[in-house]
Amino acid sequence: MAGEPQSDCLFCKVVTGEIPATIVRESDTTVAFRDINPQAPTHVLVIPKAHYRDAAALAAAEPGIAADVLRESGLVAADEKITDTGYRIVLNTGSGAGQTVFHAHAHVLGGRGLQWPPG
Ligand code: DGP
Repeated sequence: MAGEPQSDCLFCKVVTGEIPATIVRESDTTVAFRDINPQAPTHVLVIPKAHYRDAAALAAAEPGIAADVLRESGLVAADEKITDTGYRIVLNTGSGAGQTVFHAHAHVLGGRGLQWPPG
């Protein structure tokens, strides 16, 4: 059923604590933790606790939780003190765009100069 935990999902296991992660923020609906392979001095993933395959599926089914992910992403940036220098929130969607984990997640990247367009 939509939103239910999936037994084969890495990030569902981060939510339950089955897979350890460095958690930096948590809300009723979201968890934020450091990326295992950071691409910038700050690289945090913000995920909904509920399982949806990507951000668009999450927003379609649970727009309030999608908003929670965005709000928490901004709060991560504030906690990390990267709001003044600028940061990027990335939603890779589909394997062609680099999505490798099919549980919705926002990358919060900052702490270095960020080029545009991204690669
Ligand atoms: P994406 O490529 O957009 O699907 O991003 C998935 C990210 O998840 C990628 O940057 C690496 C990160 N990642 C993969 N496995 C783990 C893990 O076990 N722990 C943590 N903290 N991050 C992970």
